[in-house]
Amino acid sequence: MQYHEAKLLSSAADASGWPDSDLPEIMFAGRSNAGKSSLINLLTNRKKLAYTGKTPGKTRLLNFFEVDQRVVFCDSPGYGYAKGGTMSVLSFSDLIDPYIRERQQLKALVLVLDIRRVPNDDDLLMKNYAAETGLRLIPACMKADKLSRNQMIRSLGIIAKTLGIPKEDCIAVSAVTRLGCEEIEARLNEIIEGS
Ligand SMILES: Nc1nc2c(ncn2[C@@H]2O[C@H](COP(=O)(O)OP(=O)(O)OP(=O)(O)O)[C@@H](O)[C@H]2O)c(=O)[nH]1
Ligand SMILES: [Mg+2]
Repeated sequence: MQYHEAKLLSSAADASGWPDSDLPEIMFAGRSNAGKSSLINLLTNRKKLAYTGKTPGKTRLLNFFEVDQRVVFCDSPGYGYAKGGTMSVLSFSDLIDPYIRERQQLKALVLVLDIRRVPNDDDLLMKNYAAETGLRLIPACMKADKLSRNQMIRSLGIIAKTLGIPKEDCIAVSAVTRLGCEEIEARLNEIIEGS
């Protein structure tokens, strides 16, 4: 399906800003600049729903988008961004951790990765966190358009191995060519319909 009816519900600095909604929620998390906001725009078919940019740290709060009155996407700040040395810690412990722990309707974590980079400790932490809290994991390997097909296949192998997950679970995605968009939609639909 094509997502299109999408609107910002709220931007939250803490639990008081989480939206008053019962819809299933999907969180998009990953390192700064990996392409979290771009992926939300891709899935919703909107160019500027979620704010994107070349400088890391574009997303500062948890931003909740209701899509087709059916699901809520939560965009989060990159956990690797450390302006002043504190952003990374702050965004995880103050914003992301309480949300993952306490939000009942949160069903899945889309782990947004840059396909050209080996996942780091923060990515592993997020992946393990998803497993511990019973969240489904969808690893989205963005910027696939920047690699040749062979490089892409090799990178997916490295990413899967580093995360300790099957290679078939990792999806190569491009916000430019829309590669992988349907596969992500299919996995999201399965989760939304099963919730
Ligand atoms: N070529 C290409 N560029 C991409 C892709 N996805 C994202 N980008 C670019 O990467 C940069 C960062 O994208 P964002 O979507 O803002 O990344 P983010 O993870 O939301 O970043 P923060 O909110 O700062 O943590 C932007 O310049 C995007 O245009 C992709 O699939 N292909
Ligand atoms: Mg962003």
